[in-house]
Amino acid sequence: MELVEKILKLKKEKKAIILAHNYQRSEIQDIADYVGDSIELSRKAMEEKEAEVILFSAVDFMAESAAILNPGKKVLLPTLGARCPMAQMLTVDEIKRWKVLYPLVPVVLYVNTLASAKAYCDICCTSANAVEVIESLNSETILFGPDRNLGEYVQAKTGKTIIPIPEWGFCPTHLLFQPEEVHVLKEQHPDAVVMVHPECTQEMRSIADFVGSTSQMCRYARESNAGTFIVATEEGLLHRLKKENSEKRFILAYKDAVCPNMKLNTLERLYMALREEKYVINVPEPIAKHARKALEKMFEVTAKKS
Ligand code: CIZ
Ligand code: SF4
Repeated sequence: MELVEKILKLKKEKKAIILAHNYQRSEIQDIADYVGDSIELSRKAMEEKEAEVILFSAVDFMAESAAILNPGKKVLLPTLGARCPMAQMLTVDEIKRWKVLYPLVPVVLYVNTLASAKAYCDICCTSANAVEVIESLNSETILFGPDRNLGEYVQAKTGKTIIPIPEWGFCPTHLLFQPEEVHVLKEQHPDAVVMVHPECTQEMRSIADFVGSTSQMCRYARESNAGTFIVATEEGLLHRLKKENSEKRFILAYKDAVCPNMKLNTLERLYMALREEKYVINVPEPIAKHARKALEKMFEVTAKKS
């Protein structure tokens, strides 16, 4: 039996669903029940009442969020070492240090944080709703982390003062993008639309036609009349973009923009994860309780506006 068939057979037997992040390998995206950003996937898991096991093909903090939001289900991460380096950049001690310095200032954390950090914030945000979340707060100053680039983007959009915690948090993959490649690509494809993720630098955001999260890029590409897109985010998203828009052309703005942690998951590891029911992601309830509150507050803000 082919590996894919084996995975699908086990999935049925175990009443599992396979959720794959937009940055996963194309062969994983192709067998997933849903492909999306981290919060879209966690919400999908919440809607799947019948599912007993959630195989979450992504990195650690995303599986943690799924576990926090789906307490009755078994959440499996196929590779234990698939860790987002940016999420590791913000420790609880660092948050506490900033809270002492600014006791009255709300703490907003990007979902790219560990559950232990989320437990110490007032509200979470994603790259898709960061502006909306910050605008909803009754404070002109915000402690924001761990992505300094997303923080700068939100500051420019909202006019509020964003204090980055830690001072230099960043995504190593999105930092790979620089304007030089985009300028050369634009000379070759003058009508191309440039889509940039807010985790990229200000230099990249300033030459973008559209700045947005992966889910927002998918929507933008679908609705746009343009035929060619230069894309500045992790290469995995291009598989989805091409699949959903077969008549349009997508070019990665830097050809080696790969997140090594996202790529740790393979079909072999998905198979073993389902077979052995590993690696189970558990968030201790005292932490989960606070982190859940911060995620639910984010959902309340986004629900009010839409
Ligand atoms: O929240 C996510 O899924 C991330 C990290 C990226 C994005 O823009 O969707
Ligand atoms: Fe973390 Fe960047 Fe990889 Fe996303 S692309 S998981 S932010 S290192």
